[in-house]
Amino acid sequence: DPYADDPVRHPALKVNSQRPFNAEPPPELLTENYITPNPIFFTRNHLPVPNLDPDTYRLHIVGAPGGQSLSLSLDDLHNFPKYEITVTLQCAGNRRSEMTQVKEVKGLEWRTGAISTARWAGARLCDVLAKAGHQLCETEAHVCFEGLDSDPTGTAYGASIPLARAMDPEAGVLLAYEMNGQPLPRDHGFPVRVVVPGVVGARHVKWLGRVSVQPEESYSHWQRRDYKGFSPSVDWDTVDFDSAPSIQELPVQSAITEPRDGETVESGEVTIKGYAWSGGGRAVIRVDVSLDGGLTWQVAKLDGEEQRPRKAWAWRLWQLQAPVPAGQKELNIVCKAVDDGYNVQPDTVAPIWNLRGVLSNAWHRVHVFVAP
Ligand code: MTE
Ligand code: MO
Repeated sequence: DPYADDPVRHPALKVNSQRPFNAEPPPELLTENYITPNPIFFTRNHLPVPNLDPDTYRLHIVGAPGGQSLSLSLDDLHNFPKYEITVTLQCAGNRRSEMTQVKEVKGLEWRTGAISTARWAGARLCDVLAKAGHQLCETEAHVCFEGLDSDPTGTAYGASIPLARAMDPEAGVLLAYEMNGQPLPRDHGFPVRVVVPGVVGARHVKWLGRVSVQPEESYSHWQRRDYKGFSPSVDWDTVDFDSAPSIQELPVQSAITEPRDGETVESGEVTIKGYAWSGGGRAVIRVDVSLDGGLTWQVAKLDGEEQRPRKAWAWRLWQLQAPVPAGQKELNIVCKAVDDGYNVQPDTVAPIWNLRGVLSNAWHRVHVFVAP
């Protein structure tokens, strides 16, 4: 069993798959803290978790022509200036289970919890690439990452991001060795992972082994044959993965974490809580909440840290206390967020349905009963 050596996990996690391990925190725990505690941070593994020795660990950076290749120990990485940044990570498949309700899709049945937020610390990728002789170039280039996790044929997890993002000091791309002040937990990439603020989780390669700069995107399955969006009309017979770009920045997203669907709430007043986030550093400027299925709306209060324009890498938690209209027996609670590009979430799932069940960001709806 290649999974026999996987780490022990927190019992509160809702497991979507045991081997490889995929799990999300229950919604009410997810928004209890702005920073998600490490033990309940959602976990998305495609392969067994490698057990890496921090003393012999080396990160291989392929050098630029005329530059030098680097073989960096953990100590070497610690010798680069240390940066710390709060970043929300979301899987492209977050809320896939709502797409399944429209029509079957291929993928894990994530509910609203394939998203979490941590303070990550490490060396800046741009500093390490510069040391290996890399510079921004006019022609298209990509930074390819390879993990040290691999399948029985020896194929490693891999992904890439455009060089321009990697070299931009303002983009905050990290080779992270700390998560919330602790060494990375094994499930989250010990000893080193990439953190790409504002970009889909799939590019945040864990157990990082190798970094190279290439004229083309990573040839990894997960870059080229997965994590892409398609029209609702495309099926597995007609899909052409080369025709769509790989997902990088994600669209605006929000979800209700309290109350839960099917719950009974007190009459009088109801407290509604949730999260909102957008990709590419776009700040959430507003969350609208409806108690009547979207006929009328109220603006929620945004909690947590104020966000810098174009560098809003982390989510906002939000809440709304609202009177329950007298005589109501049930409520159809809905939320939708707006980002600083005035991008909004689509109202229903069907028009954004896609065969892989990614990019699921329709208005989130929760139906509750009101106690008599
Ligand atoms: N990196 C490696 N090496 N192997 C993986 O399976 N999964 C990716 C990404 N990095 C993965 C990986 C995906 S799809 C996501 S959503 C994030 O890691 C999840 O990170 P987390 O498990 O720390 O939440
Ligand atoms: Mo993912």
